Amino acid sequence: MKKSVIFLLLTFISINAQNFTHETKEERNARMQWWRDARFGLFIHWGLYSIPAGEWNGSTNHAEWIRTTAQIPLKEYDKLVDQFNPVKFNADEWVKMAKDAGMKYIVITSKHHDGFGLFDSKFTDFDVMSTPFKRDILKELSDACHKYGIKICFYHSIMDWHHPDYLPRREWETDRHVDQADFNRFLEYLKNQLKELLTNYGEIGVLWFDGEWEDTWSSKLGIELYNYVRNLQPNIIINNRVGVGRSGMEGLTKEGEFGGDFGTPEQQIPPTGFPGVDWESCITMNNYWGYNKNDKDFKSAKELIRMLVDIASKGGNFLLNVGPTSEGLFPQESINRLKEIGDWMKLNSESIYGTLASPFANLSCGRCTKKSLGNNTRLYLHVFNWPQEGKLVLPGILNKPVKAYILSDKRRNLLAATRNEDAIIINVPSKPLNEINTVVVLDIEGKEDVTNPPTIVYPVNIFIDKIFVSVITDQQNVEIRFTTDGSIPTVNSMIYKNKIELDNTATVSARSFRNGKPVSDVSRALFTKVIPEKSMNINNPLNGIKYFYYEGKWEMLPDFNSLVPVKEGTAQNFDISLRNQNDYFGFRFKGYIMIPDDDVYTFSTDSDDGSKLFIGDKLVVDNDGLHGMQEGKGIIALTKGFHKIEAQYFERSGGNDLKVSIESSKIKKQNIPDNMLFQ
Ligand code: FHN
Repeated sequence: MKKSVIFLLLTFISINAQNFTHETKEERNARMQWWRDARFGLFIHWGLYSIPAGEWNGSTNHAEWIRTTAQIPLKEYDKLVDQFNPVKFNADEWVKMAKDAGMKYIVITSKHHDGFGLFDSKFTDFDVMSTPFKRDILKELSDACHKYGIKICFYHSIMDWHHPDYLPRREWETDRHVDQADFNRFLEYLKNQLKELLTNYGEIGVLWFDGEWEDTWSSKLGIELYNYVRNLQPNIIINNRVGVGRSGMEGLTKEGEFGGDFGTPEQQIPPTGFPGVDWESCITMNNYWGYNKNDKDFKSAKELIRMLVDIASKGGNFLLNVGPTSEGLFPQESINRLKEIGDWMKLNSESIYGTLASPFANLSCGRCTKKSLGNNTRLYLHVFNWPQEGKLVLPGILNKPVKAYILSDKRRNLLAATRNEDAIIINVPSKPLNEINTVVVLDIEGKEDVTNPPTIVYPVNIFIDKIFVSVITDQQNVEIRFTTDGSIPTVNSMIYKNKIELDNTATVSARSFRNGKPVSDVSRALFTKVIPEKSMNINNPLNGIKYFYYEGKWEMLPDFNSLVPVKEGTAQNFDISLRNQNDYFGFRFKGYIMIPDDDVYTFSTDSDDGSKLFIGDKLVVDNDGLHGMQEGKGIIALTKGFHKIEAQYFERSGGNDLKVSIESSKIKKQNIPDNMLFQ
């Protein structure tokens, strides 16, 4: 066929490609419904990296990133293809373990950043068909999923460390030339492989993109790819990593950015839900996504069950990860956790599937999920902290209780539910049926009428001579009453009109009232009057601070006193660009900070990896550990003048950065300026 005809044909197809970014709310809701109802899925990170299993040249802290974190040349890494032979892989077993755990979908890496495909692709030999295994793993897994009624979904990395046309290269890969690289050709390859994945494996539930953060990717390319995928399977769901709108590991889509269909918090659970926003927290069972044979730091079943419930109570989905071994087996610890979660789900899954977020801002007894039941509402009270005196108190709810019982009680014995002011009190047995989480069902008349307690607003809860405390609420037609002696506010307590002025240590308690009756729980906050740290005299202070530079491999900040610095000198600020290398290094910055006023100061470090900040002899910020950019903060009261300051920092591998900031009633949060630092 002449090229001109092919061009016309392709143009025709592209002209007829539908733009799915403007679907109606009804269309979107219909498409998202199974995923929202599912609440719980299995993430699987599997590939060549399971062969080294986290270990390379003696270091053991690698996983799916091993080609980069161990800087393995391509030719060396490609040798793993001849070793990949997971003869114990059994797709049915994997799917049954997921199903028995209560999971409704499986997201498996069709291609991770290393570029290796777990499926038979006509567009590369760097896939499972070139290995001794020679079986299309995704075909076997998708067949098993279709057989057992589990949605099969693919994780597909945009970033590709193998394909010659992908850019950028890894900065240490100086041996791989870029002059022949053609990113448009890579885009065609990416689309061709996606077409294979969306044509050869039946209905796919979710396309889970990742590796979207490098500067060759863009929102435009993301929107094009979103439509390309939806045109192949119109009902598929696509995460926000198809575009570039993700706000880092917090995972939600930034305002005004294209965000696909759902946000993707990673290794974290948002502090609250986001009404009207779909999101899914993806979390590992231990510390790595890919298999690391030395990582035995598995979260307990209790932690994982409570994570599932916490996420569901905020209206999110939980994507829990397993990194299979090179033999094709789930690690035994993962099998055990899935079994324990499944045991809980067998009796309680009704409180997870198809539920909506809690109407309560927070509950001291645990979490809540809910369902509408005709004219009534069913609340699932996930009780983590079982009441000792047999009274489960549900504050701030005015509905009439209809009935209550324990979900896992096969006899469904009814529990007495009575009212006391704003609260419903449920008489419960002296012992929970499940120590991890016993679910008490409470049916109430009508739509929930819940008044969350007022919020006591304060930037800091310590002060030097006085502090002004605000109390706010988003609840309608209520009045706030408060006390400052720790007692429970009553209808005779002070009405909150203006900020509360405290000049001594006090506990502020606040509660909402309507028509003279309490309608919410009580909020409390302690404010402590403190004596500020004394300043010190410095003879002949000079601008700048001393720095000491170290090299080494740490997973937490070392005791720098026991190490000899590689070099030292004077820096203008906390400047890690003075390093000699990009990985495995640490800094210690020591000097004085000139504090302008007697005040309470909030200090923060934002660092990848760990950091600590000392003011005087006090540890004010502890932000230690192996992590991406993460902020830690602390507060301290200081008198005007010079105070010792020391920042400690280490970087293991990957990204690196350190920011040290200051904030007070007179200073807007900012990186500590050079002119405040002295030696
Ligand atoms: O770099 C990947 C990482 O290997 C893993 O796949 C996680 C899982 O969501 N995503 C990226 C890190 O954000």
